[in-house]
Amino acid sequence: MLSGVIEGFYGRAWTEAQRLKMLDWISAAKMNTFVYAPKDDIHIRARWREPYEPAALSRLVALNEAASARGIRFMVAIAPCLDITYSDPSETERLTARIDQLLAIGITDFVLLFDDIPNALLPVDSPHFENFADAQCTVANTAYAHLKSHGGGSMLFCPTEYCARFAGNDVATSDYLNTLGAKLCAEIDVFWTGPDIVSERITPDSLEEIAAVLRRKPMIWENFHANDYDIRRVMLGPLAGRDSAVLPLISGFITNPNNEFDANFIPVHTTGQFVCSRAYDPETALINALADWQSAFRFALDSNTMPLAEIRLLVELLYQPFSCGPGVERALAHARALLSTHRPDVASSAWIAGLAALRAFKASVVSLFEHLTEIDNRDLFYALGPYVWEAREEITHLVSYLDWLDGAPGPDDVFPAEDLIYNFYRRGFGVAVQDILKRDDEGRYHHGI
Ligand code: GDL
Repeated sequence: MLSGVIEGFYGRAWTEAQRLKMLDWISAAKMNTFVYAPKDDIHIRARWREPYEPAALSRLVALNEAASARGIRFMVAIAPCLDITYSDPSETERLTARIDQLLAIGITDFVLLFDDIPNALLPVDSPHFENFADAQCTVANTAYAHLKSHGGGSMLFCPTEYCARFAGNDVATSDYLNTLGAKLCAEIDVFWTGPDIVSERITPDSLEEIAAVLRRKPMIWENFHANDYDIRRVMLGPLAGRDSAVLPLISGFITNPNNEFDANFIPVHTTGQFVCSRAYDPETALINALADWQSAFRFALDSNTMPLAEIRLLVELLYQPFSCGPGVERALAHARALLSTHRPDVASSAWIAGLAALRAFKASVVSLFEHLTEIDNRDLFYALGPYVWEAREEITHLVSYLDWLDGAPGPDDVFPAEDLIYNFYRRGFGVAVQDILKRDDEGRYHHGI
């Protein structure tokens, strides 16, 4: 089974040095694949027709060599999807020319990307194909036949409908997916991100359903740790919401993690544990990963490292797409309970205990930030520092408000005092729109409430 990492996010691509380190992480996690597919690498999408220049080629050669030295399959993406004319044979020739150029430097494994485009045939292509999937299969099958007849290896395919939501939450009746199942060469594996782009859970039932439609086991493109869609967050927590029971139902598991390279140690480590274990448990996986990550948090001025409990707090603050870590969720629950009445009974034991817990939590976040500023690995600090800065500001503010309430203010007192300006409060266009379009507890939009 293929397992590993796809550099497949939008935004600034990783550096060569980071990719080499990623190859080490993949290998240490006992995985076997690295897919080179940065969305904003101009060669992969916009300039897919143009051959690589010599400097770019030599970088790919170096990466390919580094990957094979570690027993890792290096795959390169080509994404002709923005503007290919599917019915024009010269377009397919350009695609095979790109493959030939890379074959000539020893790169044998490819990924064809057709994601994040409208699911529609251009008028020029419509008379030639049954539907969009038919057009893509025709090009992909030709490219694959070319690859095989020129000594190439494998090819993966990322469809336009790559999650159930994009198939109207009804994969069984999707013309697009059924056509892929019927027409795409059986040797080409197909990426699938689950029920959604970022899926909270991926269940065995859902995989059996999509496998029946695609007529092959899906290859998971895992977006659990991706953060390009919300750069105000980063996902450090263990992979979760996928049970080991899915492993026999998939042809591979490739994760597309955070843009911030240094944030990806636990994502890669726990993904490796997931694919290698028959009884994956996120908490155990997190403990194992933390133990291996601790040495990256060595202080610059002495040889100590940050304590494990503090690194765990860091991870729990910046945890998973659908929740904070358990300790942080507990602190938030305390805060919600304390603020559940307008003027709380500050003499009650529940108030006293809750406030004490939050003051202690604040102190631990402040100390985490201070220690993080002192680590030797500046790349790691720069990657995570801004997020922890924000956490420190927010918790400090929350506790100041609770302290003010604790002083039993009068009915006309307000917080903050007028002359205080909290510059960490978010402003700007995004905040203005979200302020206009409020969401209720179920996430439905309302206005004017
Ligand atoms: C996507 C993109 C991917 C991006 C991710 C998370 C796929 C197949 N494509 O839609 O490049 O990083 O979402 O934002 O996931």
